Amino acid sequence: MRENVPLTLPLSRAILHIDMDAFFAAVEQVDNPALKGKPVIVGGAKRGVVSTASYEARKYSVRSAMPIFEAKRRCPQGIFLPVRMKRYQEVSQKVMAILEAVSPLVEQVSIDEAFIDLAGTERLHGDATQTARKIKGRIYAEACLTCSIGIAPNKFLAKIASDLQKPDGLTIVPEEEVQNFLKELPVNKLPGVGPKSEEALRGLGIHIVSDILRFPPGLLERKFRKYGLRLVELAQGIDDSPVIPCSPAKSMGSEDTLPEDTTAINTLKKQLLSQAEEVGERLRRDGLKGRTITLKLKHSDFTLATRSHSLKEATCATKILYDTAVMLLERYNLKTPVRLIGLAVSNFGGGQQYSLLPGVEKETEKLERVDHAIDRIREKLGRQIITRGSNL
Ligand code: TTP
Ligand code: MG
Repeated sequence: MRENVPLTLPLSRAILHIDMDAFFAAVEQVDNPALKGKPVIVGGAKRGVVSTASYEARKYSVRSAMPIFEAKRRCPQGIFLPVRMKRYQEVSQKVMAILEAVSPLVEQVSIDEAFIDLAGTERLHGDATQTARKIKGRIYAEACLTCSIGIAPNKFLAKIASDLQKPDGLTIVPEEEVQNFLKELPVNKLPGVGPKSEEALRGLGIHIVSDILRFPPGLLERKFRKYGLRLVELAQGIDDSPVIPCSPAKSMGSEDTLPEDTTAINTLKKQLLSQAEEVGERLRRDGLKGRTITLKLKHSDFTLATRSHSLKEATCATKILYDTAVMLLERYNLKTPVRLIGLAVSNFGGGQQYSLLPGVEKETEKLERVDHAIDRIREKLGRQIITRGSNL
C-alpha cells in the first residue's frame, strides 16, 4: 500500500473519499484468478469504447473511453472482456455496505466511489487513518479488491487526494497542509474545470492552482461569472459542501436540441423513442423504476412547456416510457415549432410488483423482461445489434 500518513491529523472536519482501483477490470480478475497480473480491458458496450483497463493494461497507454480498436492496437496481447454491469453493481453494493457500517454519513457518487463524513466515528473506529486502513482491510477481506482513499478537511480535497497514489493508495491532507497540497496542482484537477475552462484559464496564464490566487478575483468573476468566485474559493481550499447520505437521483431524463425547429410529430416521436431507450436502459442499469413520465418541450420562441402523467405502477420498460410520452405529445396541442424535446422519469417507487392475477404475467413485467434481455445482448454485442422499429 502506498501511504502518506502524517503523524498528527488535526482536522476540524474529516472527509474520506474512496475510489475502487480499476473497478470493472479488478472484479473480472477476482472472478477469474487466471486474469490476475494480466492486461485486462473491459468495454465494448457503449459505441465500442474501453470502460476501463487493469493497471497492467494501462502500461500500454490503454485508457477509459478509448476506442476498442485503438486499445487492441496498443495492447494486442490484452484480454478483452464485455461489460458485466450487474455483477459490478453487486460488488459495488457489497463495498457500500462495508462503508455504511463505518458511518451513516456515506454519499455514493458513482458505482465505485463514495464520500464519508468521519465526524463521530472516532470512538468506534479510531482516528481517520485507522478508519481508512480498516476500510481497506475489510474490502480486501470481503471482496479481494483494492481501493484508494483520500482524507482531507473537505470533499473536493479528499477526492483529489484519493487519486494521487492510485492504486491501493492512502493520502491524507491535514488542515495545515492544504495550501502546500494545492499550490502546484494543475487547475484541471479542480472540480468543474473541464477541457474548455482549462483552455480559457490557460489563455489567462493560469496553469496551476496558485496562479488563480495571483489573479484579481474581480477579473475572474467577469470572465467566469459565479464560477470565477468559486475557483478562488477552491484555490484557497475552501469547500463546505456537505456529505449527503444516499442521495438517489430524483429524476432521470434525456433531452435533445433538434437540428432544426419543427412541428413534425414523427420527427419528435423518433427523438422520444431514442430518449425512452436511453432512459429505460439507465433506469434498468441502476435498478430503478419510476411512476411519473414528463415530456418537456422548448419552443422556437424559447417558451417552455412540460406535461406529466403518473402511471399506476412504477416502470422501467422502454415501451411504456415511449407510449406515455407520445400520448402526452399527442394531447399537447402543438402549434409553435419545437427546438428542444425531452423525456424524464421521476417518482421512483422501487421495483415492487403487486401481481393482481397470480400466474398471469403482467404486460409490464413481460416488457421489462424483454428489455433486460435486449440490454444484455447489447452489452455483449454492441448497441447497433438491435434497433427498435418506431412502431415499437
Ligand atoms: P473510475 O473510478 O474512473 O476508473 P477505475 O475504477 O476503472 O480506475 P481507477 O479509479 O483506479 O483509475 O471508474 C469506475 C468504473 O466506471 C470503471 O471501472 C469503469 C466505469 N467507467 C466507464 O464505463 N467509462 C469511463 O469512461 C470511465 C472513466 C469509467
Ligand atoms: Mg475507480
